[in-house]
Amino acid sequence: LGSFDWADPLLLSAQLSEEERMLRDGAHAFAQDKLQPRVVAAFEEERVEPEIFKEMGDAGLLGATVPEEYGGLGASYVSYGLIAREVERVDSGYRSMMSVQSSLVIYPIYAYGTEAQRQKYLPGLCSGELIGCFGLTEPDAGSDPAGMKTRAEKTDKGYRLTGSKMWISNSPIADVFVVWAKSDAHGGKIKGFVLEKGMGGLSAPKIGNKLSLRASVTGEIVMDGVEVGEDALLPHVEGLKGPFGCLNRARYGIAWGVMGSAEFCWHAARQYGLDRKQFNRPIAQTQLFQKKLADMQTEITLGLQAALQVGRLMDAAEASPEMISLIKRNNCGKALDIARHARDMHGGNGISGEFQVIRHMINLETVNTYEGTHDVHALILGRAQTGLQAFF
Ligand code: TGC
Ligand code: FAD
Repeated sequence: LGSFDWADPLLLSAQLSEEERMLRDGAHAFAQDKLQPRVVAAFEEERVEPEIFKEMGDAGLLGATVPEEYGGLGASYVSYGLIAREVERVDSGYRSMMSVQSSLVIYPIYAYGTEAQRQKYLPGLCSGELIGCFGLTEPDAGSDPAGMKTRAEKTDKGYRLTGSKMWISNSPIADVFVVWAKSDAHGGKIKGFVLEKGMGGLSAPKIGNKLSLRASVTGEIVMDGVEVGEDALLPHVEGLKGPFGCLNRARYGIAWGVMGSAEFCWHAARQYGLDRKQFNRPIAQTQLFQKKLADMQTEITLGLQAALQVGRLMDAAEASPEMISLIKRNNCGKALDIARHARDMHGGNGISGEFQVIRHMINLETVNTYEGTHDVHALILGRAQTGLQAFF
């Protein structure tokens, strides 16, 4: 029989290719060297650091799955997931910055854009010189994006966009805005548009007083009759399947990412339990503490195996949206539960920013909500197994 590695119980590492392990190790080194030293202060001060995009770009972490000719690495979706896991091991906000750029901005321009749009935007987005954001959610349309009010009216030269988007990651610092609007010229169907900072009528005020995901900036997108040319339209997709095609990829990455966050909390709780003595013995030598560690180890191991399986299916073009809902929902919920337990296992120190578990816990509240809430993904899975939609 083989030996047991407590930190990699089912030998995930051995299931990766040489290239995937190399990318994982590169992302790990980047995240620990460049991101970990600044995250505690950035979160506390709610400070956004736009230069992180350039640093991520230099490290090859942006648009990794896009072909090299556009600035990507042509890497597998498993590699993309491994990158998300390493970045989120430090902070969900940094992973958010990375995954919005990669899955929600680079991907739609690559998949739905013209060759001219690809050439214009992708190299700068992959290098991090350009920062992107993705506007789907509106003040009155969150879980139900079909209820969006943003409109694109046809003009002589192109389109005029009017509406507002809410809770948009990166928007206050974005150069490139992928926004979704109902287009009169397309029978009221949802179409994607690429807007640029500085366009008349376009603004992106920051949302303040955010107590979660504080190292990542979030804002609105206000479009007050923004005039764009025909070249701003993403021509190759129509309807909700446009934004959902992007969300499939981002949700998949989140399923990996939150396992990184959970692993941080698990390892921190284990170490704390070994170091901290009460009643003349390490608290890790109590049955209750060990049960919690065993639960964390089990859920993370199963969550990572599931993410790997879906990643392999994505690379074979065989993954379904429901599979992605299953792992996004499960892994976010489990990570949040693990972070809450890790906070508790640190006692009073657990509420200190210095020990970091409460930062992960607070961040995971957002991650459990965005990209489809925990309950919305339950309804997607409920519909898939009963044939009955229970959204309305
Ligand atoms: P429904 O009738 O189910 O579908 C409408 C059309 O869309 C197609 N579709 C999909 N296509 C590809 N992938 C998917 N996952 C798809 N889901 C649906 C579907 O085939 C249909 O196409 P067609 O051609 O027949 O018209 O739509 P519905 O209106 O009933 O939707 C219900 C529901 C709940 C499934 C959906 O609206 C939903 O998932 N809501 C959650 C919204 C959401 O996830 N928002 C995310 C905003 S972006 C974000 O949070 C970024 S944070 C990132 C960060 O900072 O890291
Ligand atoms: P609601 O849809 O109003 O949901 C509120 C509650 O009602 C939830 O518990 C939900 O599960 C429940 N609920 C809703 N409908 C049903 C139903 N039919 N049955 C049962 N329960 C239901 N969006 C973007 O477009 N781009 C971004 O970059 C982006 N970044 C974000 C960053 C942050 C920090 C946050 C917090 C959000 C971000 N979002 C972004 C928005 C995010 O996707 C939405 O918040 C999310 O989809 C939920 O929408 P909502 O907030 O309107 O909540």
